[in-house]
Amino acid sequence: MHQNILQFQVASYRFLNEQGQLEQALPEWTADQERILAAYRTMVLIRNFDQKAISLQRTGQLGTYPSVLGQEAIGTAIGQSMRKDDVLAPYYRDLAAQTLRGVSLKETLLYWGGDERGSAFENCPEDLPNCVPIATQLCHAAGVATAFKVRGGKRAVVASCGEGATSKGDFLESLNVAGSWQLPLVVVVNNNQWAISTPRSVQTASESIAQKAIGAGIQGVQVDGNDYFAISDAIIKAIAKAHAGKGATLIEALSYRLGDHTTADDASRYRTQAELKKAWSREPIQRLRQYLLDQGLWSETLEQALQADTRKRIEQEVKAYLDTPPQPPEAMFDHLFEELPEALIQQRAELIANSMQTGGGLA
Ligand SMILES: Cc1ncc(C[n+]2csc(CCOP(=O)(O)OP(=O)(O)O)c2C)c(N)n1
Repeated sequence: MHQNILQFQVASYRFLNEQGQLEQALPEWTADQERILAAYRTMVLIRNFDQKAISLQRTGQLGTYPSVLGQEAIGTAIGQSMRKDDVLAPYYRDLAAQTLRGVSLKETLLYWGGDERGSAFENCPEDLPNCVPIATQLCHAAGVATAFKVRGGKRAVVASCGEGATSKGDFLESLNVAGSWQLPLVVVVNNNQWAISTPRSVQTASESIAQKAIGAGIQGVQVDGNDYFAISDAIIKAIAKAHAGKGATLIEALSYRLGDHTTADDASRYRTQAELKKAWSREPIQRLRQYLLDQGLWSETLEQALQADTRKRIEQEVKAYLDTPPQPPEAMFDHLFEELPEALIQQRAELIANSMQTGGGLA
């Protein structure tokens, strides 16, 4: 005879439907109307900046850039919900979160323009830099969360990744240690349905990403990541839990990558127009705008003023970026180690000697 010893459930929820109408009563924190309006303004800023960054790349003024089009609610919810002394361990699609944490758009442009000074965040120096190697930031985040736990403070770490990253050992190892040591860690998975050309359907046989938390003994929840209220609610609860010393949470935020993977990709080669069109009808900004309009909190006049303000702010930041003098070639050795190893000291010296011979440029 055998018996089932355990059963699990994974919650999934949203408040706003695809038309921006409420499906259930909003949680208490939404009484703060300024927070909701600020979220909307951030999402619009990020969408306009995203478009500008792609134009800069197309005209040779920026390196490869990963668009966040369609996923603005997730980063906005992360950025708004964290306390200043928490730590963000972002991946490369966390523009909204980073901007709200205090990373300037100029710093963001410097980073994607290949300038390491773009990772030396003036306003949030303890946040980790952008992480491009898939899922490695989750191990770093678990490490920082361990330090917070050992110190006995009340700080939390929020880390994010795409659903493709959840197939990596780093993800599972981080969740495992977070469960084992009850770490103050929140992992937000931006499930945007595609990992470059790999669709969600073949990424994993797991019915949800949220259930991957179960094996680690931590709570996992799935929310509609295009519903600003749902993703914020999940993150607020998870951070409060981490601050209270009650351990880690995995949040799967369902969304869709409306743009190419990066400017080096052409998504039309592997997905259909029909799928894209359907995804556009679910995107987060129009949903929140509809809600605000229905509540009498938004208007066409406010929208026009916001569009004009964000464009002006973006132009100023782009100018500041383009006006930043480039660093000398040997700057590539900076920001790597506190003290350079011998081999790199030699290479740095050779580079300087070589660039002097060639009149300042690289041979
Ligand atoms: C360790 C590592 N392996 C491979 C890559 C190449 N790569 C860049 S993005 C990407 C897909 C990531 O997809 P996902 O985690 O779903 O995030 P998304 O880009 O969709 O937001 C891969 C494989 C990488 N950057 N790092």
